Amino acid sequence: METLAATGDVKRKSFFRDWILTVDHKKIGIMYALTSIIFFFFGGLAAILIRTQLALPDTQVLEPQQFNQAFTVHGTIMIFLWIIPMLTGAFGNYLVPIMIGAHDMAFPRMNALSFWLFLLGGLVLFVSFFVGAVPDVGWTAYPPYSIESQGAGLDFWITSVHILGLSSILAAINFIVSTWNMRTEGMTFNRMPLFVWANLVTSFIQLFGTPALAGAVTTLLLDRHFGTVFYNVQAGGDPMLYQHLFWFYSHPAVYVMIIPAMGIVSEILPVFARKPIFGYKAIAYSSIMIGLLGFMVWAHHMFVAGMQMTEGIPFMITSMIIAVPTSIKIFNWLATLWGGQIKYTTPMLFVSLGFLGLFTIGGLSGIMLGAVPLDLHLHDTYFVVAHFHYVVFGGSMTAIMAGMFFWFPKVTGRMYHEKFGQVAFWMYFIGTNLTFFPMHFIGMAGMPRRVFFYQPELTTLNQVATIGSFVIGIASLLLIANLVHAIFKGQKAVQNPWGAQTLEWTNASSPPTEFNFEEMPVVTSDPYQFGEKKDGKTLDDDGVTA
Ligand code: HEM
Ligand SMILES: [Cu+2]
Repeated sequence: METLAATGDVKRKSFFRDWILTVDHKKIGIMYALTSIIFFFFGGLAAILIRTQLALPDTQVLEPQQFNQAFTVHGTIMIFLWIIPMLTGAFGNYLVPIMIGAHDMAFPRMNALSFWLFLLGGLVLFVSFFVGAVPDVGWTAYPPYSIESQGAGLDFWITSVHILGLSSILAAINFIVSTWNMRTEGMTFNRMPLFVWANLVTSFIQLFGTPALAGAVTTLLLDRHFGTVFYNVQAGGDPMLYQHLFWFYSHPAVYVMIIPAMGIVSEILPVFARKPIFGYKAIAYSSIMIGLLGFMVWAHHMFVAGMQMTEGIPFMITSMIIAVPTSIKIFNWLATLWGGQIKYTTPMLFVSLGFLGLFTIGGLSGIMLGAVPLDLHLHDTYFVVAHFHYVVFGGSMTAIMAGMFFWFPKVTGRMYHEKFGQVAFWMYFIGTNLTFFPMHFIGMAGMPRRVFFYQPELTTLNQVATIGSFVIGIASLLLIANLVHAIFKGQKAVQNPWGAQTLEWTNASSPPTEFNFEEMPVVTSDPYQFGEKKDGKTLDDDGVTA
């Protein structure tokens, strides 16, 4: 087995060739992870600024304009530069090839190109900070504001989104072809790890959805600088067209942010419940249903945008239906936990209490918002902010945290500190509820989102939220500190510390060697046979036959 010290030596000799020119999916995955974690801290900083401003009903910590910039930058970074690249770029790249028993992706050079485009897209957004024109019209960039917005800030935003979209499309093609063609002997579709299933469906969503976003922002650019009138009402244009194009991408994009997260949950739950996953096929295929239905609900974001009820009702119905495949997953996970020998390690806390507990709250408020009569009242209030933070923070983020801890020993060859991980989990969990639960009430009381002052009666609830955001901030720092510390000081990890059964644990060292496997693995079952007998013997705790 290659030791960390040995690989470290090689890295020092030729950092440039080893990392900058690399086409190894594992290194590309690591670069995605590090880059998006750095972006995440900038997005988090913007969030803290927003909440600091909102700690009192009428302070001026930020100028009104700066407040607009803070929430625009926050939303853009968190979605395009953190959640999506972390789930697909980092976890997808690192895990998919190993999980299907391949040496690498189908197109390794294109894979590297995706990463560098991602970095470029992120940097282009950051350039706008230095040209004195930070984008300030929200991550949605609705016209007419986005057409009237002065300075080059929004043009950088458009360019950035374009480049990031290109990166996503290339990555999606790569994942689809790799999953289709690179599976090792015996790795049939119905034996693929559920994370691979999730990543496959996500890639199709990106492939079909992203072009609509490209169309939306391109027409915006044309309207801004080249005299077209797509969105100019006086000249016969229609701003609604932008919203349709934008949400035709962006509702499916919320599934890009959640389906891979669900994939991570499906990997971790059975390992720490020591039970076979309940309903493998139901979990795998419900992702397909979510992917398809996800393209049929987009106008639920536009109920108040001058839409006829005859248009609104069908979208309300599809929004209700999409809760079905999601619930199928939730119930199958609960059935997996039922009667299991559950070990509450840090990753398990994040997926069980974290994901299952918090994401479900967000899914339920989503159904509420999908109902036209309720949405007419709640649209653009803090209730919406509560909803999507329960899904992205309580869902996508908890899964990312779980995944980072779960695969940390595999990627680095080191163990993190378990107790500190658990303490940080509880801070994260409490902080998330403190921050976002009151927002349901703040929203129902009528406080609009994206406004930088509010009625004094709402001070207490807002202050609870602000305190919560600081708790989350500290928890995030602790979580990262734990991992950074472990990279240098952590105990050496064995090949399979959790006794998991996917190929990266059973057939690859920690960390894996350059081409992942010494011998190509041959697969005979799905990787969730916990507690089952193998050759007449029960699998013991470490996943090896006793
Ligand atoms: C599964 C993961 C989900 C994620 C990541 C997610 C994310 C989001 C985000 C980011 C927004 C705010 C968009 C904006 O900036 O205007 C939002 C709004 C909304 N979501 Fe979700 N959502 C999810 C699930 C659902 C589900 C399952 C439903 C319905 C069944 C739903 C219904 C809505 C509605 C109706 C709005 C618009 C509310 C309004 O603006 O009035 N969401 N969601
Ligand atoms: Cu939506």
